[in-house]
Amino acid sequence: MVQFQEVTKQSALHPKPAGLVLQYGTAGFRTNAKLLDHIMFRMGLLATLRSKKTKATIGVMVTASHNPEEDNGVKLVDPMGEMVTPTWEVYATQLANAEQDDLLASLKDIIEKESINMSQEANVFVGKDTRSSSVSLSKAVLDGVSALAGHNYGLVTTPQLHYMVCCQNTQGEYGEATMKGYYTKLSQAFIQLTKNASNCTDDQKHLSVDGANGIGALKVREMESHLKKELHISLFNDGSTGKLNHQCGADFVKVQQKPPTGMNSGERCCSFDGDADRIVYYYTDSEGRFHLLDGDKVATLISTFLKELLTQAGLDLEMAVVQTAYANGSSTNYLEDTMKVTVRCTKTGVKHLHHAAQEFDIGVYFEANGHGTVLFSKAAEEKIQRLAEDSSVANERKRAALLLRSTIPVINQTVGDAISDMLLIEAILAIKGMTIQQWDAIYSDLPNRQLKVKVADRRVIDTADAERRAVSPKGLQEAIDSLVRKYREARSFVRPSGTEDVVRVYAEAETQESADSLAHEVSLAVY
Ligand code: 16G
Ligand code: ZN
Repeated sequence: MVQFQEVTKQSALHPKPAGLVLQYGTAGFRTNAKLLDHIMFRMGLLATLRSKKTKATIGVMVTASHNPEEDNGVKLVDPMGEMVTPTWEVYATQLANAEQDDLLASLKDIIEKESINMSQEANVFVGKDTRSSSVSLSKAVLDGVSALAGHNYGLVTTPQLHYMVCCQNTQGEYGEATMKGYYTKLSQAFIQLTKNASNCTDDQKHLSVDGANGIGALKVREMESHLKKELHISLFNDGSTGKLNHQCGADFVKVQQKPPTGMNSGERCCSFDGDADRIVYYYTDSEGRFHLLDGDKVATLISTFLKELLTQAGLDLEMAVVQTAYANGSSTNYLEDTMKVTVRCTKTGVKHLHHAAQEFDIGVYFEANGHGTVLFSKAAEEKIQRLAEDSSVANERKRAALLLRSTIPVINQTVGDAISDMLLIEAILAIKGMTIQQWDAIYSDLPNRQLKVKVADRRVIDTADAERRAVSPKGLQEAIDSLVRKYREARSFVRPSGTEDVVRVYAEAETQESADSLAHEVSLAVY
Protein backbone atom coordinates (compact mmCIF):
# COMPACT_ATOMS: atom_id res chain seq x y z
CA MET A 1 0.00 0.00 0.00
CA VAL A 2 1.10 3.55 -0.76
CA GLN A 3 0.74 4.49 2.91
CA PHE A 4 3.23 1.86 3.98
CA GLN A 5 5.78 2.92 1.37
CA GLU A 6 5.52 6.42 2.79
CA VAL A 7 6.05 5.06 6.32
CA THR A 8 9.18 3.24 5.21
CA LYS A 9 10.52 6.31 3.43
CA GLN A 10 9.78 8.71 6.30
CA SER A 11 10.94 6.41 9.05
CA ALA A 12 14.40 6.28 7.45
CA LEU A 13 14.62 9.98 8.28
CA HIS A 14 13.79 9.23 11.92
CA PRO A 15 15.90 6.13 12.61
CA LYS A 16 15.79 4.32 15.91
CA PRO A 17 19.14 3.88 17.70
CA ALA A 18 19.58 0.09 17.68
CA GLY A 19 18.99 -1.56 21.03
CA LEU A 20 17.40 1.48 22.68
CA VAL A 21 14.41 0.44 24.80
CA LEU A 22 11.98 2.99 26.23
CA GLN A 23 8.71 2.51 28.04
CA TYR A 24 5.43 4.43 27.78
CA GLY A 25 5.25 5.26 31.48
CA THR A 26 2.99 7.21 33.83
CA ALA A 27 3.28 10.32 31.72
CA GLY A 28 4.13 8.88 28.30
CA PHE A 29 7.71 8.69 27.03
CA ARG A 30 10.13 10.96 28.79
CA THR A 31 13.93 11.12 28.58
CA ASN A 32 16.79 13.14 27.13
CA ALA A 33 15.53 14.92 24.01
CA LYS A 34 18.37 13.47 21.90
CA LEU A 35 16.87 9.99 22.20
CA LEU A 36 13.37 10.88 21.12
CA ASP A 37 13.23 11.67 17.41
CA HIS A 38 12.15 8.18 16.31
CA ILE A 39 9.70 8.00 19.24
CA MET A 40 8.00 11.19 18.07
CA PHE A 41 7.71 9.95 14.50
CA ARG A 42 6.26 6.66 15.69
CA MET A 43 3.80 8.35 18.05
CA GLY A 44 2.63 10.36 15.05
CA LEU A 45 1.93 7.04 13.34
CA LEU A 46 0.22 5.59 16.39
CA ALA A 47 -1.93 8.67 16.98
CA THR A 48 -3.09 8.41 13.38
CA LEU A 49 -4.07 4.76 13.90
CA ARG A 50 -5.82 5.65 17.16
CA SER A 51 -7.72 8.38 15.32
CA LYS A 52 -8.81 5.95 12.57
CA LYS A 53 -9.85 3.43 15.21
CA THR A 54 -11.89 5.87 17.30
CA LYS A 55 -13.08 7.89 14.27
CA ALA A 56 -12.21 10.92 16.36
CA THR A 57 -9.50 13.51 16.79
CA ILE A 58 -6.50 12.40 18.86
CA GLY A 59 -3.94 14.65 20.55
CA VAL A 60 -0.16 14.40 20.78
CA MET A 61 1.56 16.65 23.31
CA VAL A 62 5.31 17.16 23.13
CA THR A 63 6.51 18.06 26.64
CA ALA A 64 8.53 16.80 29.57
CA SER A 65 6.57 18.87 32.07
CA HIS A 66 8.70 19.70 35.14
CA ASN A 67 11.84 17.86 33.90
CA PRO A 68 14.97 19.86 33.01
CA GLU A 69 15.17 21.71 29.69
CA GLU A 70 17.41 18.98 28.16
CA ASP A 71 14.66 16.38 28.47
CA ASN A 72 11.55 16.02 26.42
CA GLY A 73 8.64 13.64 26.14
CA VAL A 74 5.39 12.81 24.43
CA LYS A 75 1.96 11.62 25.40
CA LEU A 76 -1.21 10.80 23.57
CA VAL A 77 -4.61 12.30 24.30
CA ASP A 78 -7.79 10.27 23.76
CA PRO A 79 -11.05 11.60 22.22
CA MET A 80 -12.63 13.12 25.32
CA GLY A 81 -9.37 14.84 26.24
CA GLU A 82 -8.33 12.10 28.64
CA MET A 83 -5.08 10.09 28.75
CA VAL A 84 -4.81 7.35 26.14
CA THR A 85 -6.35 4.01 27.15
CA PRO A 86 -3.97 1.37 28.69
CA THR A 87 -4.06 -1.13 25.78
CA TRP A 88 -2.72 1.58 23.52
CA GLU A 89 0.04 2.42 26.00
CA VAL A 90 1.19 -1.15 25.36
CA TYR A 91 1.09 -0.55 21.59
CA ALA A 92 3.05 2.66 22.11
CA THR A 93 5.82 0.77 23.86
CA GLN A 94 5.75 -1.99 21.24
CA LEU A 95 5.98 0.46 18.33
CA ALA A 96 8.64 2.57 20.02
CA ASN A 97 10.93 -0.38 20.61
CA ALA A 98 10.57 -2.15 17.25
CA GLU A 99 13.98 -2.13 15.55
CA GLN A 100 14.10 -0.14 12.31
CA ASP A 101 13.52 -3.18 10.08
CA ASP A 102 10.61 -4.43 12.18
CA LEU A 103 8.67 -1.17 12.29
CA LEU A 104 6.25 -2.02 9.50
CA ALA A 105 5.53 -5.44 10.94
CA SER A 106 4.84 -3.89 14.33
CA LEU A 107 2.54 -1.30 12.78
CA LYS A 108 0.65 -3.94 10.81
CA ASP A 109 0.29 -6.04 13.93
CA ILE A 110 -1.52 -3.18 15.70
CA ILE A 111 -3.70 -2.54 12.65
CA GLU A 112 -4.68 -6.20 12.61
CA LYS A 113 -5.27 -6.57 16.36
CA GLU A 114 -7.50 -3.51 16.38
CA SER A 115 -9.11 -4.27 12.99
CA ILE A 116 -8.40 -0.74 11.83
CA ASN A 117 -9.94 0.42 8.59
CA MET A 118 -7.02 2.22 6.95
CA SER A 119 -9.24 4.15 4.57
CA GLN A 120 -10.95 5.84 7.51
CA GLU A 121 -9.94 9.51 7.79
CA ALA A 122 -7.71 10.60 10.63
CA ASN A 123 -7.26 13.83 12.52
CA VAL A 124 -4.46 14.52 14.97
CA PHE A 125 -3.85 17.67 17.02
CA VAL A 126 -0.22 18.29 17.90
CA GLY A 127 0.98 20.65 20.61
CA LYS A 128 4.35 21.49 22.11
CA ASP A 129 5.88 23.29 25.08
CA THR A 130 8.66 25.91 24.97
CA ARG A 131 11.67 23.57 25.09
CA SER A 132 14.12 24.24 22.25
CA SER A 133 13.98 20.56 21.25
CA SER A 134 10.18 20.69 20.97
CA VAL A 135 10.43 22.40 17.58
CA SER A 136 12.07 19.53 15.70
CA LEU A 137 10.42 16.83 17.81
CA SER A 138 6.92 18.07 17.05
CA LYS A 139 7.89 18.15 13.35
CA ALA A 140 8.86 14.50 13.70
CA VAL A 141 5.38 13.78 15.10
CA LEU A 142 3.84 15.54 12.13
CA ASP A 143 6.00 13.51 9.75
CA GLY A 144 4.42 10.47 11.39
CA VAL A 145 0.96 11.86 10.93
CA SER A 146 2.31 12.81 7.46
CA ALA A 147 -0.05 12.82 4.52
CA LEU A 148 -3.05 12.71 6.86
CA ALA A 149 -4.70 15.93 7.95
CA GLY A 150 -3.00 16.81 11.19
CA HIS A 151 -3.59 20.10 12.97
CA ASN A 152 -0.54 21.68 14.50
CA TYR A 153 -1.43 23.96 17.40
CA GLY A 154 2.16 24.94 17.97
CA LEU A 155 2.85 26.28 21.45
CA VAL A 156 0.17 25.21 23.94
CA THR A 157 0.02 24.02 27.53
CA THR A 158 -0.69 20.30 27.95
CA PRO A 159 -4.22 20.96 29.30
CA GLN A 160 -4.95 23.33 26.41
CA LEU A 161 -4.25 20.50 23.98
CA HIS A 162 -6.49 18.11 25.97
CA TYR A 163 -9.17 20.79 25.86
CA MET A 164 -8.92 21.26 22.07
CA VAL A 165 -9.22 17.52 21.48
CA CYS A 166 -12.34 17.32 23.63
CA CYS A 167 -13.95 20.36 21.97
CA GLN A 168 -13.27 18.94 18.54
CA ASN A 169 -14.79 15.55 19.38
CA THR A 170 -17.90 16.96 21.04
CA GLN A 171 -18.62 19.13 17.97
CA GLY A 172 -18.10 22.27 20.00
CA GLU A 173 -20.39 21.24 22.86
CA TYR A 174 -17.52 21.57 25.31
CA GLY A 175 -16.29 24.79 23.73
CA GLU A 176 -14.62 26.08 20.61
CA ALA A 177 -11.44 24.22 19.59
CA THR A 178 -9.32 27.35 19.28
CA MET A 179 -7.06 29.25 21.65
CA LYS A 180 -9.49 32.14 21.58
CA GLY A 181 -12.30 29.75 22.45
CA TYR A 182 -10.35 28.49 25.45
CA TYR A 183 -9.55 31.97 26.78
CA THR A 184 -13.06 33.25 26.21
CA LYS A 185 -14.78 30.34 27.92
CA LEU A 186 -12.62 30.39 31.04
CA SER A 187 -12.33 34.14 31.40
CA GLN A 188 -16.03 34.83 30.91
CA ALA A 189 -16.90 32.20 33.48
CA PHE A 190 -14.35 33.66 35.89
CA ILE A 191 -15.74 37.18 35.47
CA GLN A 192 -19.28 35.89 35.93
CA LEU A 193 -18.30 33.99 39.06
CA THR A 194 -16.36 36.83 40.69
CA LYS A 195 -19.36 39.14 40.35
CA ASN A 196 -20.41 37.33 43.51
CA ALA A 197 -17.41 38.71 45.37
CA SER A 198 -18.81 42.13 46.04
CA ASN A 199 -16.38 43.22 48.75
CA CYS A 200 -13.20 42.27 46.95
CA THR A 201 -10.59 45.04 47.02
CA ASP A 202 -7.99 45.66 44.34
CA ASP A 203 -5.35 44.38 46.75
CA GLN A 204 -7.13 41.06 47.05
CA LYS A 205 -7.22 40.76 43.27
CA HIS A 206 -3.45 40.61 43.12
CA LEU A 207 -1.57 37.37 42.52
CA SER A 208 2.09 36.63 41.80
CA VAL A 209 2.53 33.82 39.28
CA ASP A 210 5.74 31.84 38.69
CA GLY A 211 5.55 30.62 35.08
CA ALA A 212 8.48 28.15 35.51
CA ASN A 213 10.09 29.87 32.48
CA GLY A 214 7.78 27.78 30.35
CA ILE A 215 4.67 27.67 28.23
CA GLY A 216 2.41 28.58 31.18
CA ALA A 217 4.03 32.00 31.35
CA LEU A 218 3.22 32.76 27.72
CA LYS A 219 -0.30 31.53 28.09
CA VAL A 220 -1.11 33.26 31.36
CA ARG A 221 -0.15 36.53 29.63
CA GLU A 222 -2.58 35.75 26.82
CA MET A 223 -5.27 34.88 29.35
CA GLU A 224 -4.72 38.05 31.38
CA SER A 225 -5.87 40.29 28.56
CA HIS A 226 -9.25 38.51 28.68
CA LEU A 227 -9.74 38.95 32.41
CA LYS A 228 -10.78 42.61 32.29
CA LYS A 229 -8.63 43.50 35.32
CA GLU A 230 -10.65 41.19 37.56
CA LEU A 231 -7.33 39.57 38.41
CA HIS A 232 -4.02 41.43 38.54
CA ILE A 233 -1.13 39.14 37.78
CA SER A 234 2.55 39.83 38.41
CA LEU A 235 4.37 37.32 36.29
CA PHE A 236 7.76 35.95 37.36
CA ASN A 237 9.99 33.48 35.52
CA ASP A 238 8.33 34.32 32.24
CA GLY A 239 11.00 32.61 30.14
CA SER A 240 12.65 35.81 28.96
CA THR A 241 15.90 35.16 30.82
CA GLY A 242 15.73 32.07 33.05
CA LYS A 243 15.93 28.41 32.17
CA LEU A 244 12.88 26.14 32.11
CA ASN A 245 12.04 24.62 35.53
CA HIS A 246 15.43 25.74 36.86
CA GLN A 247 15.12 27.01 40.45
CA CYS A 248 11.44 27.63 39.79
CA GLY A 249 8.16 25.94 38.97
CA ALA A 250 5.64 23.90 40.95
CA ASP A 251 7.85 20.84 41.33
CA PHE A 252 10.81 22.87 42.62
CA VAL A 253 8.62 24.69 45.14
CA LYS A 254 6.90 21.51 46.33
CA VAL A 255 10.06 19.43 46.63
CA GLN A 256 12.34 22.16 48.02
CA GLN A 257 9.63 23.71 50.20
CA LYS A 258 10.82 27.19 49.29
CA PRO A 259 9.85 29.98 46.92
CA PRO A 260 11.38 30.13 43.42
CA THR A 261 14.51 32.26 43.12
CA GLY A 262 13.92 35.91 42.47
CA MET A 263 10.34 35.97 43.67
CA ASN A 264 9.03 38.04 46.53
CA SER A 265 6.74 35.56 48.24
CA GLY A 266 5.36 37.86 50.92
CA GLU A 267 1.96 37.85 49.27
CA ARG A 268 -0.26 35.27 47.61
CA CYS A 269 1.82 33.38 45.04
CA CYS A 270 1.44 30.36 42.82
CA SER A 271 3.77 28.30 40.63
CA PHE A 272 3.00 26.36 37.46
CA ASP A 273 5.11 23.49 36.20
CA GLY A 274 6.79 23.38 32.76
CA ASP A 275 3.67 22.41 30.81
CA ALA A 276 1.18 24.14 33.11
CA ASP A 277 -0.83 21.15 34.28
CA ARG A 278 0.18 21.57 37.93
CA ILE A 279 -0.22 24.41 40.38
CA VAL A 280 0.80 25.04 43.98
CA TYR A 281 0.21 28.16 46.11
CA TYR A 282 2.42 29.62 48.85
CA TYR A 283 3.34 32.63 50.93
CA THR A 284 6.02 33.62 53.40
CA ASP A 285 4.73 34.94 56.73
CA SER A 286 5.99 37.95 58.70
CA GLU A 287 8.42 35.70 60.58
CA GLY A 288 9.92 34.54 57.32
CA ARG A 289 8.32 31.11 57.49
CA PHE A 290 7.40 29.56 54.17
CA HIS A 291 3.89 28.07 53.83
CA LEU A 292 3.08 25.72 50.97
CA LEU A 293 -0.51 25.12 49.92
CA ASP A 294 -0.23 22.03 47.78
CA GLY A 295 -2.72 19.93 45.82
CA ASP A 296 -4.29 18.62 49.06
CA LYS A 297 -5.03 22.15 50.25
CA VAL A 298 -6.39 23.03 46.82
CA ALA A 299 -8.69 19.98 46.87
CA THR A 300 -9.90 20.94 50.34
CA LEU A 301 -10.64 24.53 49.34
CA ILE A 302 -12.52 23.53 46.21
CA SER A 303 -14.47 20.67 47.78
CA THR A 304 -15.46 22.79 50.79
CA PHE A 305 -16.73 25.50 48.44
CA LEU A 306 -18.70 23.00 46.35
CA LYS A 307 -20.09 21.12 49.34
CA GLU A 308 -21.39 24.34 50.91
CA LEU A 309 -23.09 25.31 47.66
CA LEU A 310 -24.63 21.86 47.25
CA THR A 311 -26.03 22.05 50.77
CA GLN A 312 -27.39 25.55 50.26
CA ALA A 313 -28.90 24.55 46.92
CA GLY A 314 -30.44 21.46 48.49
CA LEU A 315 -28.99 19.35 45.70
CA ASP A 316 -28.55 15.70 46.41
CA LEU A 317 -25.38 15.01 44.47
CA GLU A 318 -22.63 12.70 45.62
CA MET A 319 -19.28 14.44 45.80
CA ALA A 320 -15.96 12.75 46.46
CA VAL A 321 -12.35 13.80 46.73
CA VAL A 322 -9.83 11.50 45.07
CA GLN A 323 -6.29 11.47 46.42
CA THR A 324 -3.18 9.28 46.30
CA ALA A 325 -1.10 7.80 49.09
CA TYR A 326 0.93 11.03 49.06
CA ALA A 327 -2.00 13.07 50.36
CA ASN A 328 -1.15 14.48 53.74
CA GLY A 329 -2.93 12.52 56.49
CA SER A 330 -4.32 15.76 57.92
CA SER A 331 -6.10 16.53 54.67
CA THR A 332 -7.71 13.11 54.56
CA ASN A 333 -8.80 13.39 58.20
CA TYR A 334 -10.19 16.86 57.68
CA LEU A 335 -12.16 15.85 54.61
CA GLU A 336 -13.56 12.68 56.15
CA ASP A 337 -14.10 13.72 59.76
CA THR A 338 -14.89 17.41 59.58
CA MET A 339 -16.24 17.88 56.06
CA LYS A 340 -17.91 14.45 55.91
CA VAL A 341 -16.82 14.08 52.31
CA THR A 342 -16.19 10.71 50.68
CA VAL A 343 -12.46 10.23 50.06
CA ARG A 344 -11.00 7.73 47.59
CA CYS A 345 -7.36 6.78 47.26
CA THR A 346 -5.87 5.61 43.96
CA LYS A 347 -2.47 4.78 42.56
CA THR A 348 -0.20 7.66 41.58
CA GLY A 349 -0.71 9.08 38.08
CA VAL A 350 -3.41 11.35 36.78
CA LYS A 351 -5.21 8.72 34.75
CA HIS A 352 -5.99 6.70 37.89
CA LEU A 353 -7.38 9.69 39.76
CA HIS A 354 -9.36 10.88 36.77
CA HIS A 355 -10.91 7.48 36.33
CA ALA A 356 -11.95 7.22 39.98
CA ALA A 357 -13.39 10.74 39.96
CA GLN A 358 -15.66 9.81 37.06
CA GLU A 359 -17.59 7.47 39.33
CA PHE A 360 -19.20 10.32 41.27
CA ASP A 361 -21.66 13.11 40.47
CA ILE A 362 -18.87 15.49 41.35
CA GLY A 363 -15.32 14.17 41.60
CA VAL A 364 -12.62 16.50 42.88
CA TYR A 365 -9.19 15.00 42.27
CA PHE A 366 -5.77 16.34 43.14
CA GLU A 367 -2.35 14.87 43.59
CA ALA A 368 -0.36 16.48 46.39
CA ASN A 369 2.05 17.74 43.70
CA GLY A 370 -0.67 20.04 42.39
CA HIS A 371 -2.13 18.19 39.45
CA GLY A 372 -5.90 18.01 39.52
CA THR A 373 -9.33 19.18 38.47
CA VAL A 374 -13.03 18.64 39.12
CA LEU A 375 -15.33 16.41 37.09
CA PHE A 376 -19.10 16.87 36.89
CA SER A 377 -21.25 14.04 35.56
CA LYS A 378 -23.72 14.92 32.81
CA ALA A 379 -26.57 14.27 35.21
CA ALA A 380 -25.05 16.58 37.82
CA GLU A 381 -24.62 19.38 35.29
CA GLU A 382 -28.23 18.97 34.17
CA LYS A 383 -29.58 19.04 37.75
CA ILE A 384 -27.61 22.20 38.51
CA GLN A 385 -28.79 23.79 35.28
CA ARG A 386 -32.45 22.94 35.97
CA LEU A 387 -32.32 24.37 39.48
CA ALA A 388 -30.58 27.54 38.27
CA GLU A 389 -33.39 28.06 35.76
CA ASP A 390 -36.22 27.21 38.16
CA SER A 391 -38.01 30.44 39.01
CA SER A 392 -39.95 28.90 41.89
CA VAL A 393 -36.99 28.26 44.23
CA ALA A 394 -36.14 30.49 47.17
CA ASN A 395 -33.38 33.07 46.97
CA GLU A 396 -30.62 31.33 48.87
CA ARG A 397 -31.08 28.10 46.95
CA LYS A 398 -31.16 29.99 43.69
CA ARG A 399 -27.96 31.89 44.49
CA ALA A 400 -26.16 28.64 45.27
CA ALA A 401 -27.41 27.01 42.07
CA LEU A 402 -26.32 30.00 40.00
CA LEU A 403 -22.89 29.94 41.62
CA LEU A 404 -22.52 26.24 40.89
CA ARG A 405 -23.58 26.82 37.31
CA SER A 406 -20.99 29.58 36.84
CA THR A 407 -18.28 27.46 38.44
CA ILE A 408 -18.49 24.63 35.91
CA PRO A 409 -17.15 26.49 32.85
CA VAL A 410 -14.13 27.87 34.75
CA ILE A 411 -12.94 24.28 35.09
CA ASN A 412 -11.03 22.32 32.46
CA GLN A 413 -12.58 18.93 33.05
CA THR A 414 -10.34 17.08 30.61
CA VAL A 415 -7.24 17.16 32.83
CA GLY A 416 -5.54 19.22 35.57
CA ASP A 417 -4.92 22.73 34.27
CA ALA A 418 -2.85 25.30 36.16
CA ILE A 419 -4.51 28.30 34.49
CA SER A 420 -8.03 27.00 35.06
CA ASP A 421 -7.25 25.88 38.63
CA MET A 422 -5.76 29.29 39.33
CA LEU A 423 -8.92 31.05 38.17
CA LEU A 424 -11.10 28.73 40.21
CA ILE A 425 -9.03 29.18 43.37
CA GLU A 426 -8.90 32.95 42.92
CA ALA A 427 -12.66 33.08 42.44
CA ILE A 428 -13.32 30.97 45.53
CA LEU A 429 -11.01 33.07 47.71
CA ALA A 430 -12.67 36.22 46.43
CA ILE A 431 -16.22 34.93 46.97
CA LYS A 432 -15.45 33.62 50.44
CA GLY A 433 -13.47 36.78 51.24
CA MET A 434 -10.70 34.50 52.39
CA THR A 435 -7.01 35.31 52.64
CA ILE A 436 -4.33 32.76 51.80
CA GLN A 437 -3.50 32.61 55.53
CA GLN A 438 -7.10 31.69 56.37
CA TRP A 439 -7.12 29.07 53.64
CA ASP A 440 -3.86 27.67 54.98
CA ALA A 441 -5.33 27.49 58.49
CA ILE A 442 -8.19 25.14 57.49
CA TYR A 443 -5.96 22.30 58.68
CA SER A 444 -2.27 21.89 59.49
CA ASP A 445 -0.18 19.48 57.47
CA LEU A 446 1.47 16.63 59.31
CA PRO A 447 5.25 16.94 59.01
CA ASN A 448 6.45 14.64 56.22
CA ARG A 449 9.52 13.56 54.32
CA GLN A 450 10.09 12.02 50.90
CA LEU A 451 13.27 10.19 49.99
CA LYS A 452 14.50 8.37 46.91
CA VAL A 453 16.39 5.11 47.20
CA LYS A 454 18.48 3.71 44.39
CA VAL A 455 18.19 -0.08 44.22
CA ALA A 456 19.41 -2.72 41.78
CA ASP A 457 15.92 -3.43 40.44
CA ARG A 458 13.02 -1.33 41.64
CA ARG A 459 10.51 -3.71 40.09
CA VAL A 460 11.03 -6.22 42.87
CA ILE A 461 8.77 -3.97 44.92
CA ASP A 462 5.14 -4.68 44.26
CA THR A 463 2.38 -2.75 45.98
CA ALA A 464 -1.32 -3.10 46.71
CA ASP A 465 -4.09 -1.04 48.28
CA ALA A 466 -3.40 2.04 46.09
CA GLU A 467 0.35 1.71 46.72
CA ARG A 468 -0.08 1.98 50.47
CA ARG A 469 1.20 -1.54 51.17
CA ALA A 470 4.15 -3.47 49.79
CA VAL A 471 3.24 -7.05 48.93
CA SER A 472 6.73 -7.98 47.80
CA PRO A 473 9.55 -8.49 48.61
CA LYS A 474 8.47 -10.66 51.50
CA GLY A 475 8.82 -9.11 54.93
CA LEU A 476 9.17 -5.51 53.72
CA GLN A 477 5.69 -4.43 54.78
CA GLU A 478 6.12 -6.05 58.20
CA ALA A 479 9.39 -4.14 58.62
CA ILE A 480 7.68 -0.86 57.66
CA ASP A 481 4.79 -1.59 60.04
CA SER A 482 7.07 -2.13 62.99
CA LEU A 483 9.03 1.07 62.24
CA VAL A 484 5.81 3.06 61.94
CA ARG A 485 4.65 1.77 65.34
CA LYS A 486 7.59 3.55 66.98
CA TYR A 487 6.19 7.00 66.14
CA ARG A 488 3.02 8.92 66.88
CA GLU A 489 0.53 9.72 64.11
CA ALA A 490 2.92 8.02 61.74
CA ARG A 491 2.42 6.53 58.30
CA SER A 492 4.88 5.38 55.68
CA PHE A 493 4.92 3.60 52.35
CA VAL A 494 7.30 2.77 49.54
CA ARG A 495 6.65 2.47 45.80
CA PRO A 496 8.74 2.11 42.66
CA SER A 497 8.77 5.39 40.71
CA GLY A 498 7.04 5.38 37.35
CA THR A 499 9.29 8.11 35.97
CA GLU A 500 12.76 7.54 37.46
CA ASP A 501 14.87 4.53 38.26
CA VAL A 502 14.37 4.83 42.01
CA VAL A 503 12.15 3.64 44.85
CA ARG A 504 10.27 6.45 46.58
CA VAL A 505 9.81 6.51 50.34
CA TYR A 506 7.15 8.61 52.04
CA ALA A 507 6.81 9.12 55.77
CA GLU A 508 4.74 11.40 57.92
CA ALA A 509 4.57 11.74 61.70
CA GLU A 510 3.74 14.08 64.55
CA THR A 511 7.03 15.99 64.35
CA GLN A 512 9.47 16.75 61.55
CA GLU A 513 12.24 14.89 63.40
CA SER A 514 10.06 11.78 63.59
CA ALA A 515 9.06 12.02 59.93
CA ASP A 516 12.72 12.41 58.92
CA SER A 517 13.96 9.52 60.97
CA LEU A 518 11.07 7.25 59.97
CA ALA A 519 11.74 7.97 56.29
CA HIS A 520 15.41 7.24 56.84
CA GLU A 521 14.74 3.96 58.66
CA VAL A 522 12.24 2.82 56.02
CA SER A 523 14.70 3.59 53.23
CA LEU A 524 17.24 1.34 54.95
CA ALA A 525 14.63 -1.43 55.05
CA VAL A 526 14.19 -1.14 51.27
CA TYR A 527 17.75 -2.22 50.47
C1 16G B 1 3.88 11.77 36.36
C2 16G B 1 2.40 11.91 36.53
C3 16G B 1 2.08 12.50 37.87
C4 16G B 1 2.70 11.66 38.96
C5 16G B 1 4.16 11.46 38.73
C6 16G B 1 4.70 10.44 39.69
C7 16G B 1 0.73 12.46 34.85
C8 16G B 1 0.27 13.46 33.85
N1 16G B 1 1.84 12.78 35.50
O1 16G B 1 4.51 13.00 36.35
O2 16G B 1 0.70 12.51 38.00
O3 16G B 1 2.51 12.27 40.21
O4 16G B 1 4.37 10.98 37.43
O5 16G B 1 6.03 10.19 39.42
O6 16G B 1 0.12 11.41 35.04
P1 16G B 1 6.78 8.98 40.09
O7 16G B 1 6.10 7.72 39.66
O8 16G B 1 8.18 9.12 39.62
O9 16G B 1 6.68 9.19 41.58
ZN1 ZN C 1 3.23 18.82 34.01
